[in-house]
Amino acid sequence: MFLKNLLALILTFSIGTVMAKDHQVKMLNGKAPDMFVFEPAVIKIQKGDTVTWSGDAMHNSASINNMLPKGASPWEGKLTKEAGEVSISVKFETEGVYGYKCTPHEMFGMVGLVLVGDPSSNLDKATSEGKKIEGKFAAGKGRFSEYFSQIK
Ligand SMILES: [Cu+2]
Repeated sequence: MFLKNLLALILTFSIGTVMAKDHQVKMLNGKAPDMFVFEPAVIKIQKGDTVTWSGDAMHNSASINNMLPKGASPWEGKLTKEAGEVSISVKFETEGVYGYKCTPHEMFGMVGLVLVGDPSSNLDKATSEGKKIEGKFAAGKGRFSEYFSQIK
């Protein structure tokens, strides 16, 4: 009986580990007029999942401070020097919506959203902050609004 319970316990933990996924987001130079994009720019994941950013050279992924759920940790990936290099992998432990940017290309609208589980806790705050930020973009104006409109 003890062994059977132990086995069930081990099985539960293994399934939990297998279910945590690693999602890939590409950092791309894009094609005119849509330069500098994350692909996909809006990604929906579950709590405990990881997102890894890689792609073209000279990009990174960095969180935007006022667009994180309460208690979530910010991140700042390294600027890649070569195509295919990983900027950063981030494990998401707090539900909500996360706004992020490529540091050198934020002004060109290179931004994205990660939705972890139920995004409602900070969705309104992140949406209004995103609208404020995108108004200052030199290109890709309205990208945050477009991305937020994809959340249903
Ligand atoms: Cu970039």
